[in-house]
Amino acid sequence: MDNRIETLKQEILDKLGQMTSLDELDKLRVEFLGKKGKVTALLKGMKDLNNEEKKSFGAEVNRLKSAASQHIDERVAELKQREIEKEIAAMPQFDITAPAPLERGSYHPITLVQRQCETIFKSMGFTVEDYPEVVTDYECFESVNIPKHHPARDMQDTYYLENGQLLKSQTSAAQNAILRKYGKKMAEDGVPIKAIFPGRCFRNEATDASHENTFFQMEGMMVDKDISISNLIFFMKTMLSEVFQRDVKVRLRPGFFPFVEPGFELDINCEICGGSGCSSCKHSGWLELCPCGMIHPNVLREGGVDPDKYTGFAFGLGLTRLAMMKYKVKDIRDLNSGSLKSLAQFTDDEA
Ligand code: FA5
Repeated sequence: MDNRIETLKQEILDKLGQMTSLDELDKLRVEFLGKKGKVTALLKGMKDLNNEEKKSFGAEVNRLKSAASQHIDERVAELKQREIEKEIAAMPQFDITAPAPLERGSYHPITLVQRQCETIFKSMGFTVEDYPEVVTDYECFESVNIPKHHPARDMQDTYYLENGQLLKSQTSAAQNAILRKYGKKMAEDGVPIKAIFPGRCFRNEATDASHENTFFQMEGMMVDKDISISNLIFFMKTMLSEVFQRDVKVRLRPGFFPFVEPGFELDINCEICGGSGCSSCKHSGWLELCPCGMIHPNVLREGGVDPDKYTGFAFGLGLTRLAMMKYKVKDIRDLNSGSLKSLAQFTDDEA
C-alpha cells in the first residue's frame, strides 16, 4: 500500500489532537478533504497507475476520506460539548432547595369581580359564555336593532379593521348568537335561556376617571315565557348584594338603548365618596353601572325567538366600574396601568 496514504492519515490524526476550536477544525477539513485538499490530491495522482492499482488505490483513498471525515466530526462534537459545558459552568448557580421568593403574583381586580359574578350567576342557573373580541357590524349593531345610520351608533364609536370587522364596543354583540344557540332548545324543551357573557370592550373615546378606551362588561340575558321587569330587578339586586356582601344603594332611571324596551340605567351610589360627589362620579354621587331592560321584540325575532310567546331581560354590567367601586379605585385608568404595586393590594381576595 502506498505509504502516502498512511502518512496523510497520521498527519490528520496528529493535527486533530492539536485542534482547540471549531474554526480550526473547519480549516483542517478544507486542508485535507476540500476540493484542493491533500486527500483529493492523492486521487489526482492515480492517472499513472494501471487499472488494477487504480482500483485498490482508489478504494484506500476513499477509506481514508471517510475515516478522516468521521474523526473530524467526532472532534467537532467533542469541542461543541466542551463549549456547552463551559457555558453551563459560567451560568449563575441556583439553589433549588432555597425557599420561593415572597413576592407572588396576584389576580387582577377585574378578574376577581368577574369570577365572583360568574359564581353568583352560575349558582342561579346561568351559563357562562365566551365570545370573540373582533366581530362584524351585524353582530355588534344590526342584530341588536341598530341599523346602519341609526343615531344610536354615535354613542359607541370603536376601532375598525381594514376588512370591515370591528373591536366590539359592547358585549351585546353576542346577544344574537346566544338567542340562536339556546332558542331552539327553549322552544322544544321549555328550557329558559339564562346566560351571562363577560368580555373586553373597546370604545374610541376620551378617557377620564370613569371612562377607559378598553374595559370589561358582563352581559346577561334571561328569556322565557312571562319574564318581567320584576325578574330583572331581582337578579340585579341579588348580584350587587352578593358582590358587596351588603345592601348597596342603587337607582333605576329610564334609559334608551335600541335593543331594549323599556330600557333603564342602573346607577350605583358612588362607593368612593359615599354619594357626596367626587371626580370618580363626576361630582354627581352616582355612577352608571348596569344599563338593562326588556329585550326588544326585534332582537328576539332576529335571533329566531318568537316575541309573541317569549319575553326576556338583558343587562350590560360595567365590570371595570364594578371593580372600581368594590375596591375603591378612584381612577379607572389605574386598573389598566399594569402597576404591580397597586394591583398587589388585592392579593388576599379569594377568586
Ligand atoms: C351598553 O354598552 C349596552 N350594551 C348595555 C345594555 C345591555 C343595555 C343590555 C341594555 C341591555 P353603555 O354604553 O351604557 O351600554 O355601557 C354599559 C356599561 O359599561 C356602563 O354603564 C359602564 O358601566 C360601562 N362602560 C361604558 N363605557 C365605558 C367606558 N368607556 N369605560 C368604562 N366603562 C364603561
